[in-house]
Amino acid sequence: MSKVHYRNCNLCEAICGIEIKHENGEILSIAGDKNDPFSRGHICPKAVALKDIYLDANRLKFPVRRTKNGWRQISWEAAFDEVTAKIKEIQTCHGRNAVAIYQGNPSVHNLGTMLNNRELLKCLKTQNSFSATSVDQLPHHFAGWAMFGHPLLIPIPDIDRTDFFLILGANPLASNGSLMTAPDVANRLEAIKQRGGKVVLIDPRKTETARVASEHHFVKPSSDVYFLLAIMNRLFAENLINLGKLKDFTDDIEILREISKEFSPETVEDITGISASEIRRLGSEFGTAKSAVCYGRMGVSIQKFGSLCHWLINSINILTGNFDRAGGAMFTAPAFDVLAAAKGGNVFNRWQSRVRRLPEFIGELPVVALSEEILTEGEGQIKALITSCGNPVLSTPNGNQLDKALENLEFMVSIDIYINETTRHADIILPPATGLENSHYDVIFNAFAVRNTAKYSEPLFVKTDGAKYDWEIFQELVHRLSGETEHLKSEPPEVKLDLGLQFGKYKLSLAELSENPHGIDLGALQECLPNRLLTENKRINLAPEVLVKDLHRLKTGALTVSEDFPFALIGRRHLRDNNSWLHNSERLVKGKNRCTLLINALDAERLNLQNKQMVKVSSRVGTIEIPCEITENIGRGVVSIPHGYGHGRAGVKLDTAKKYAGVSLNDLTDERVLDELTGNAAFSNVRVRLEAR
Ligand SMILES: Nc1nc2c(c(=O)[nH]1)N[C@H]1C(S)=C(S)[C@@H](COP(=O)(O)OP(=O)(O)OC[C@H]3O[C@@H](n4cnc5c(=O)[nH]c(N)nc54)[C@H](O)[C@@H]3O)O[C@H]1N2
Ligand SMILES: Nc1nc2c(c(=O)[nH]1)N[C@H]1C(S)=C(S)[C@@H](COP(=O)(O)OP(=O)(O)OC[C@H]3O[C@@H](n4cnc5c(=O)[nH]c(N)nc54)[C@H](O)[C@@H]3O)O[C@H]1N2
Ligand code: SF4
Ligand SMILES: [Mo]
Repeated sequence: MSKVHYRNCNLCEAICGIEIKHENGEILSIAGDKNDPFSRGHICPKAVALKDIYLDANRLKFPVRRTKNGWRQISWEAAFDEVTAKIKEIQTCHGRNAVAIYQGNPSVHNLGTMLNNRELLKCLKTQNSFSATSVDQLPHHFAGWAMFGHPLLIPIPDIDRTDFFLILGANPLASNGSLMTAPDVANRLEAIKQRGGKVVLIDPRKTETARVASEHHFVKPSSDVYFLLAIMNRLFAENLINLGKLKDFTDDIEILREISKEFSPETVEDITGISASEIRRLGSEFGTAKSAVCYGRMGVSIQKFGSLCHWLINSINILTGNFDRAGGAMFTAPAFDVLAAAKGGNVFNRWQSRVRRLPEFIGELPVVALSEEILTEGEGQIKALITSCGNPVLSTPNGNQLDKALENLEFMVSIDIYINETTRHADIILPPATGLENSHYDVIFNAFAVRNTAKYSEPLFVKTDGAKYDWEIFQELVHRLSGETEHLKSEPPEVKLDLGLQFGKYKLSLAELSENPHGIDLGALQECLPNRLLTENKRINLAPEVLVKDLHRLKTGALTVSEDFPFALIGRRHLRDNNSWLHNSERLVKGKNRCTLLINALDAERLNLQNKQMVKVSSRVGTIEIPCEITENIGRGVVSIPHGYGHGRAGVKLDTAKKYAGVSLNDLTDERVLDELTGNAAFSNVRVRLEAR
């Protein structure tokens, strides 16, 4: 008899409800769960990969040690003994900071990791903590901290009630929404138009999302900050400033008026590539809409002025009263509240990286500094690295340099399920049970969702005999590193989860969630200010000094280009990819080659390129060869390559991914191109040169 199992897909931020039919341990089908109140049956092609990961012959099931003669299976006991002995030895000889850690993207999709990683960091006491945050959403956190008092106070666009949705640098039709958990996003965008509203997209590429938008404007990469300042300029010029109730607890509006004065639409049209008349029109439409929300994501986060962009985006929403109001940008009230015990205070620049003096933020250093911290000799040099859920060789700038740096380490341990481009350098890999063997509750993405919802997923399969969950690995490392000789009792994440739910706003419990396997809808986002602010004075800081000061970088020549590298390189995401790690699923990766260079038809003509012709692409840090794909759908002077490919490296044990290896975008991106305020990587607008092959 077949059975049905309901859960959340945890591969991306959309957390779609899925329905898995199975019989005697075999998965018969994976479909969208129509009774999930949030995702309403939506699903994308990646969900079936949950089965592929579960069955993947390349997935590691037991710890392995790298030897001269290849990988050897070892016991968990031997693995933990060696890992903890090495970490202790290196920290004793070379100091705490000699051991570094990189935590990658799937960490935030893993309940056990999210509820246990802090303890490991506490006992490592290293300043060399890195994560995917600094190649991603760091500017969102930075703006949230500077304006609202806490890095997790990230406002979410109220997409289901807005009348005007202004999107910069996001492609939710491919990414399924980010820092805007919104399953079934295409229909949610369609609904805005259906109710007479508008969706406006600002992107250097006419993306999949452009097809559902009411209008799309090509913008020159990294110039959004000027566009945003010009929109603000119009809001002041046309008297469209109307803070409503926010007036009572918002400071420094006049500073924004002064700042935006010099950025009239006319002064920014050349630099942004958007005409002054269009900027004027968009400014007044935004300011006069019944409700409106400006939202920016990766494209305006991973660029030179990422933090300025996110500050201005928040400010535009606030100035027009579209903040903490239906249809504007709002804060969530999750059932398990990550902010329950949060305090405000300084989390920036309390220490700096050793070599380049890049600033710490929320306890982490920017990952653009990782390879130089391994390669540069001297006191405080990184000698050992722990990676968890991460593949920084493919996902951080100048991946080739990091690839080489990892060979210089005295010791490396990876908590990961694959031997990939990064973990092939590890001395020991500790592979957790994964995916369908795990329970799930999304403590992170429920906090960034367009509705308040709660759902708990039981594991579908019992983990293999002797296997360990991520949280068990974390707890074991903590017990051993903290010097506990007696093994402490291990505590499944459900304990903390249940407590958090019970003490939360809705007084839920794990038992109640278990009785509702499709999830519980807790309603639309609600007004919560000024209560939820964590600034010391409980007021919104519209003009944080640290950001106002950073405006000096906009002065002359901020985006000048060298003739040697005439093209602006940007990235892209495809629906069937998921960063670097789903290419071992044949059904996701097969078909038309997606690892191509998109180039504008007029640029291709000028360079005499034919479609699919191989092109040599060079940047300051490297050269790759890749077939081109000629299109009208990308701005002149801009080229695009997806990230996460490049599986041809020696020693990678991913049989399918190797067949579709592709090349790595991050062998071109530059660890020296960054948001200089925070150190966040600037993948957008890396300068490159093209040569036909
Ligand atoms: N040029 C460019 N580079 C980018 C981006 C871009 O847009 N352009 N995007 C950036 C962004 S937004 C991100 S988030 C990063 C992502 O980059 P990373 O943080 O490196 O994450 P992934 O590439 O997703 O690698 C995931 C790793 O986790 C492992 N894994 C999967 N599931 C589990 C699990 O349950 N437990 C454990 N322990 N391991 C698991 C996989 O085997 C894989 O090694 O890439 C960034 N890199
Ligand atoms: N299918 C799939 N889904 C994913 C992922 C995946 O790899 N595959 N990754 C997940 C992760 S980790 C994340 S962080 C999210 C990201 O979610 P999104 O941010 O929605 O995804 P991206 O496709 O990176 O969209 C960034 C857009 O910014 C544009 N852009 C580049 N430079 C600029 C610029 O200077 N200005 C402007 N205005 N736009 C610019 C790009 O052309 C692109 O369309 O997606 C998540 N979902
Ligand atoms: S959109 Fe994301 S959460 Fe939904 S099925 Fe696809 S990968 Fe899973
Ligand atoms: Mo990300």
